[in-house]
Amino acid sequence: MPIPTHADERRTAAKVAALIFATVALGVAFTLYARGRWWLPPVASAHGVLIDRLFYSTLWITGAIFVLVHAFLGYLVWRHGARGDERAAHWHEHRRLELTYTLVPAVGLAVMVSMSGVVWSKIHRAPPSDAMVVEVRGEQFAWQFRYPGPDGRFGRTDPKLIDPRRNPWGLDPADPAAADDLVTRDLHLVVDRPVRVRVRARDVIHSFFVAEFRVKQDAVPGMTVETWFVPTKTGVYEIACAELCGVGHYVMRGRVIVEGPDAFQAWLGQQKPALPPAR
Ligand SMILES: [Cu+2]
Repeated sequence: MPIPTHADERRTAAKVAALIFATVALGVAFTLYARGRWWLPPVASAHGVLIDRLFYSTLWITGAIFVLVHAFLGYLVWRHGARGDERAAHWHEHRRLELTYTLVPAVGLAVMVSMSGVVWSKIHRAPPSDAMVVEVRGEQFAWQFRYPGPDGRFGRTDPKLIDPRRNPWGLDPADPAAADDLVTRDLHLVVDRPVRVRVRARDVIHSFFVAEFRVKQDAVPGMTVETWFVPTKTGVYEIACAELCGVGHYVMRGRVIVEGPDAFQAWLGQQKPALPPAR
C-alpha cells in the first residue's frame, strides 16, 4: 500500500471538513423546517420582549466575535501550517498587545453586563399597585392555584391541615380570610393586567416555567417567592415544571388561560370556595 503523500492528506482533510459542514448545515435546516419557526416560542408577556431583545443582542455580539476569532484562527492555520516547517515568532512582554486583548473583551463584557442589569432591574422592580395576586403551588406532580376571593386576602395555611381530598391547600378554618379562598386546577389570568404570582412548593423543589411569558421561578418548600409579569396575548399556555422533581416530573404540567376581563370574571364566579363547610 503506497504511503499517503502530503497532498493526499490535505485532500482527505478537506473532504472530512466538507462532510462535517454539510452535516451541521443539513441538521440545522431540517430542525428549522420540522419546528416551523426560527427558535423561541412567540413571546406573550411585556417582560418577555425585553428578555428576547437582550437574548438576541447577546447572541449577535458573541456570535460575531466567535465567527471572527475562528475565521482568524483558520486563516493562521491555513497561512502558516501549509509548509509545516516554519517556526512561529516568539516574544515576551508586548505591552500594547496584552493591553488590547485584555481591555477590548473587558469593555465588551462590561457593556453586556450592564445591558442585562437594565433588563434585570426592570423585571425585578416593584409590581404595579393594580396587579392581581395569585398563588401557585407545585407538588409531585401537579400544579394548583389559589385566588384570595372577594376579600382580596389569602387565608392562613398549615401543612398539618392538608387533606388531599377535602382541603388540599391546608387552609385554616379558624382564619376568616380563608373562608372565601378559591383553589383551582388551571391558572386564569387577565390579558394586559399585571399579575403577582406567589410561588410555593408542597414537597420538593419545583420550578414554575411558562416559556411564552419568559418566566421561570423556582418553587421552594417553606418559602413563598413572588414574581410578576404582564401577559399580553390571550391564549392557552403550558406550565412545565423546570426542576427535576421525581419520577413523574415529565408529566408535571399545568395550564395557563389568558383571557379578557369579562371571561375571567365569569370563570371566577363559577369557582367555589375551597374550604369544606364547618362540621
Ligand atoms: Cu416538579
